[in-house]
Amino acid sequence: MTIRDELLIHLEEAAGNWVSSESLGDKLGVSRSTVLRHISRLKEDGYAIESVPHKGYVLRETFDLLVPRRIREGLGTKTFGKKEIVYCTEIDSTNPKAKALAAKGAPEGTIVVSEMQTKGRGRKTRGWFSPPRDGIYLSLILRPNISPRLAPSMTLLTAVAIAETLLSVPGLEIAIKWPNDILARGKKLAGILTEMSTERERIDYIVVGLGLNVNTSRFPDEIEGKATSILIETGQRVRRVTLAKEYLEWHEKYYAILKSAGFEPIRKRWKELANIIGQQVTVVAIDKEYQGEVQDIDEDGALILSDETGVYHRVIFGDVTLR
Ligand code: BT5
Repeated sequence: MTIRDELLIHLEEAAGNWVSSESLGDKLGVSRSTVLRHISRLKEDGYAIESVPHKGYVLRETFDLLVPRRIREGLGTKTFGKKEIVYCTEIDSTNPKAKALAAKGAPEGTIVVSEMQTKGRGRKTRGWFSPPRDGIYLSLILRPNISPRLAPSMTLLTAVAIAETLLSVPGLEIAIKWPNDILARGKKLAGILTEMSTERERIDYIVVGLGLNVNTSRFPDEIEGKATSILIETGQRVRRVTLAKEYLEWHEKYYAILKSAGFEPIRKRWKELANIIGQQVTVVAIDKEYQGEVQDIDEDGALILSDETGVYHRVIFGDVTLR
């Protein structure tokens, strides 16, 4: 953890009480001037820190940071979020950080969460817009004992968990879009980036990265027309930490279902939440483009299409647009 991140965690833990620069410096093992420097940068970055000579500092905005203490408070899971929580005020991307931890042996349930990302990633070489304290940018480490062939089903499982979480937000109309989007009234509200490492035909680890637009009020021009947030959809600000916890609970629940009953119940729920069966779509896959009617999602999470000549196609990875 960086000094800046530790500093913010100490201020948040003080729960609205004043903390002196001496005690912060002592806790972190740094000089007062280093504390001062980091505090002014945090202030510049929009953290509501007040300072008064002889009293020290207080963080006013304690209510909705994604600090580990807040995520753990009342979290109803067994492992997800119960192992290490790596918290960052700023990171390039949470997924590579989680992958590095997983490669060093971090257990299932470890999460990396950041208040913002400077190089948030989508699939392939795409980016993910990750403005400070507006969204949830979270990567979860999983170590499922399944064949790499079944990895796409982990993205679908995650999509179901996110959709279940969002169903509790009043006024949101959501649908899952194959394979990794959650849409609200046709615009993208959340995306999933699943990455895995395999060893001898088994999965060593999977990192599932969730990007969810919560209180984002506007988007860059390139995505303005196709991205949305809970705030834009409902006019209400929602506590990110509550959503993050609900997401971890739903994800763990469905992960347990996968282990005990296989993918079938998840596939069934996915189909209820996706509303895509029977739609005419274009799918841009890695090697080619397909057009046709969506027939089903198979037992591995692949999309099954029939084209106009009646030929069936099975697509594992791609981008779908409705025709
Ligand atoms: C995704 O890719 O949807 C995966 C997004 C995963 C983001 C999380 S955040 C935590 C973790 N750490 C990361 O660095 N990533 C993960 P894809 O289907 O390829 O969609 C990317 C496209 O969505 C972009 O090319 C834009 O068009 C659009 N986009 C970018 N930022 C967006 C946003 N905040 N909301 C909605 N759409 C966005």
